[in-house]
Amino acid sequence: MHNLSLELVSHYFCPFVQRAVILLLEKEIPHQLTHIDLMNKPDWFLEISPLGKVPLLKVGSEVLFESSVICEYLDEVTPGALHPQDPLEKAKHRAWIEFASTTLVVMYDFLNAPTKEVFEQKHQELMSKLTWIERNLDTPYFGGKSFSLVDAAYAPMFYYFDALDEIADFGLAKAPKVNNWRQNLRSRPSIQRAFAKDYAQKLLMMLDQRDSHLSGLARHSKTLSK
Ligand SMILES: N[C@@H](CCC(=O)N[C@@H](CS)C(=O)NCC(=O)O)C(=O)O
Repeated sequence: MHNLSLELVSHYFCPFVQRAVILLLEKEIPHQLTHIDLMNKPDWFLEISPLGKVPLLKVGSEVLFESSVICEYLDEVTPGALHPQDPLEKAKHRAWIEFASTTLVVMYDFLNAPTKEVFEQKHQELMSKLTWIERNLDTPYFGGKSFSLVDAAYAPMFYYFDALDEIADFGLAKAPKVNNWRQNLRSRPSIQRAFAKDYAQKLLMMLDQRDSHLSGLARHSKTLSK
């Protein structure tokens, strides 16, 4: 086990940050969390963040960026590998982590789509991504019996799905294997600790404040439920 001081520079609603938080909790790695305001990035952050994005992991005086790299590092310096040993399996897991990142970007565009047209296009793209995941998913976890880095990479997406489910049925629970996996991840202790009970509700409030097609739908659904 390493004995370096670890500080994760974070934003609570960033799904990429939450991957690293899950890893830190899953492996019970002592760390410090520092939240920053992404609308008003502090100078010290801009000086050390090559892309101006969170998460960053400060390891002593070194800085790591990119969530998948941070998660692999945290996995490698602690016992109990969450990546397969076999090179081909490991490469496949890395590929599906990359796919998770692409899916999160599509989800972000869906959440923030300014018009109905863009919203519908992004919805279709998101559903197509879920179909790919459904076809390549094992159970109870992505790679089968054991929890892996792939699971940590996708788990944050499902909290966004919880928030979306409150607005309307977007068909996100249609894929049976994805649905089952979503429930399994929800009951993992590290994931429960990474996301407060009201995380989805807070996401909903945040989405509501935006000027997007989705926030219009959210306001409409609230009016209907009154
Ligand atoms: N590929 C990056 C993506 C990280 C990312 O997009 N972070 C967002 C927040 S969720 C960010 O910091 N955005 C600030 C900006 O782009 O100005 C990773 O996996 O770490």
